[in-house]
Amino acid sequence: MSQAKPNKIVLMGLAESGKTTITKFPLLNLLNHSFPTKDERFHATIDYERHKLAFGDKEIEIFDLGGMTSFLERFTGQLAEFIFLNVKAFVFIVDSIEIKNVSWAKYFFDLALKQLTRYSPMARIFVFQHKSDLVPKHMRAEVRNTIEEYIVSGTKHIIRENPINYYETSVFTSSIIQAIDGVMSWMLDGELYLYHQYLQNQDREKDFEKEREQLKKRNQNIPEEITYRDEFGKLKKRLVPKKGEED
Ligand SMILES: Nc1nc2c(ncn2[C@@H]2O[C@H](COP(=O)(O)OP(=O)(O)OP(=O)(O)O)[C@@H](O)[C@H]2O)c(=O)[nH]1
Ligand SMILES: [Mg+2]
Repeated sequence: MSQAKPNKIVLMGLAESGKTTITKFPLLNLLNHSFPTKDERFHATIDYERHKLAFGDKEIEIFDLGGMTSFLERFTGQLAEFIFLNVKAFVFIVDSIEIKNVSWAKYFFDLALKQLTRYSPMARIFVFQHKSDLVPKHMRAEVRNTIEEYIVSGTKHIIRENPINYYETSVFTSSIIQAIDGVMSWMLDGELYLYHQYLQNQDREKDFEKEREQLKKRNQNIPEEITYRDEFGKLKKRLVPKKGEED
């Protein structure tokens, strides 16, 4: 077995539970601050997507696993060593309102835990009970208790003393940021500021990108205004196309 340092975050859960949204928006800060909208088209992840981040000499790999049953069977079966080796944080996403699927989610959660104990026994385990915004406020405590009890039940003997870190999350509230901070703090051995620096740099990149876009538009669409004197010496203004746009 490889002796490489554990550096992987694996996100797993049933289809449409929110793994890719969590990976792209709160974790990688990639969606340019745009929250998912109701009419946004949903793209199922095929197989898995892998992202690499560097924090000084620390490198982190994020595996966003596709949630379709056939993929989950492969990840916990034939591909188990590839997926579960060198994992430092395992994040299992369970949908707060798809109650009818919770036992199916639990089935794959238990399979994953078995593979984790085999390939990455020191991995920390996180459960995100996601899309909590869809649960009416007065039912939240009850829904949480029911799902948490069920998901966590019977896992003690598999993972021994390693506790499960359970969070209720939604990308529409700061709950997801707190949960991701919990994962990243563990990944970076407490040096969470490295992750926050990375997010700030991402924001700066985005601002530059916006500026560049605006400049490009201006250069393309708005001709330059020049001031000149006519034959009587009067100051006049005239628009001329930008260089490169003249025919
Ligand atoms: N209400 C609500 N919807 C969310 C939240 N997070 C994600 N979604 C929506 O859930 C749907 C599925 O999200 P994805 O992130 O693509 O799901 P996934 O788990 O990657 O799905 P697969 O790739 O098929 O496994 C999308 O329509 C998202 O906009 C959330 O916190 N609240
Ligand atoms: Mg996905």
